[in-house]
Amino acid sequence: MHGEMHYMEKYFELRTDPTQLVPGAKSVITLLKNYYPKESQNPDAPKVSKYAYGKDYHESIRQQLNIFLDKIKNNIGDFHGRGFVDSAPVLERSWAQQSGLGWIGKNGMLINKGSGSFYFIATLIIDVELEYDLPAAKDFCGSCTRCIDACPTDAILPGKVIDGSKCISYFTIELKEMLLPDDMKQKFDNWMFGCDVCQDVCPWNRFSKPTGDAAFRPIAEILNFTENDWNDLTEESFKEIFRHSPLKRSKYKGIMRNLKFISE
Ligand code: B12
Ligand code: SF4
Ligand code: SF4
Repeated sequence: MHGEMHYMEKYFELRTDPTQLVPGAKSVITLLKNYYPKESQNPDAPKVSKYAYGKDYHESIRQQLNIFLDKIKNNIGDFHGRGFVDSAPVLERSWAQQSGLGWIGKNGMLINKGSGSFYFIATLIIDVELEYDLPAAKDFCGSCTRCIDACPTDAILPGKVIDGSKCISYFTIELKEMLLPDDMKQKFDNWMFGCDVCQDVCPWNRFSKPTGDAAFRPIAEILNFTENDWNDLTEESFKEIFRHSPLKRSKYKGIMRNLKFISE
């Protein structure tokens, strides 16, 4: 159900066997990074997913992972290991669940009982044996179906299966250079970049606390832009304002395509 995300078809062995990514791997360390913002967007403006309010997480978390790796090495001596965040064939959510950090909700997200799901997942695979945490055994979704009922495009299927090819996040971010399908018109609920619906409705996210990481401090324009400001944005200004933002993944053309699509 990956649509045009053809990279999902590849490297099955690497996804399921970390020793193929890090020879001799013995341990997976999972880290969560809170990105929940305390501010919100202008309520009438085209919506941007909260993870994209600030700087690109790939850049800032990768730096932090490298610093963390060095710190561990300084403490226990040299070893071999690599850090990953969203950019390699690593089953990040499954490893996070195996590491005891939470359960996979019906919305497909890794949810932590004490702090919700507005977290990025980062993974370190290392060739050192550790004392292991137990997997999170319990699922706290119970009989709740809020995310399934609220998903604007019916992308959440039974059995914790997400149809990625129907997710607004896929359409607005991953489907670059392509027209959006007509049968999805009027269904995006004003989401222009990503979608937070299945997390916003999740009762476990009432425990979300604002991030203290300066990298995720919202870009002023994301909070303040009106619909007209977005529509009047030039390519030059886009490149300047969003040069360190996740929005650059969609490029100017993609953002303009999304704006047109949600206003039609
Ligand atoms: C491709 C991708 C997408 C695609 C497809 C999403 C999907 N559900 O698969 C699209 C573009 C739609 C997408 C959207 C989003 N994504 Co995304 N995405 C990824 C990516 C790169 C791969 C996910 C993947 O492998 N999917 C395939 C399915 C099969 O795997 P899975 O859902 O992760 O986990 C299932 C399997 O692992 C299976 N399973 C369990 N045990 C085992 C064992 C084995 C051996 C196997 C084979 C399988 C298996 O059960 C799990 C539950 O179904 C990951 C980063 C990464 N490398 O993991 C980020 C990631 C999942 N995304 C993330 C985020 C934040 C989002 C969005 C919230 C962004 C947004 N606001 O718009 C939405 C949420 C959509 C949703 N409800 O899932 C975060 C999730 C953080 C969290 N707390 O869970 C991740 C982990 C990135 C990160 N490093 O932080 N994403
Ligand atoms: S991110 Fe939005 S479109 Fe995607 S599964 Fe969740 S609610 Fe549905
Ligand atoms: S909204 Fe309800 S069913 Fe969906 S993930 Fe959250 S607790 Fe689970």
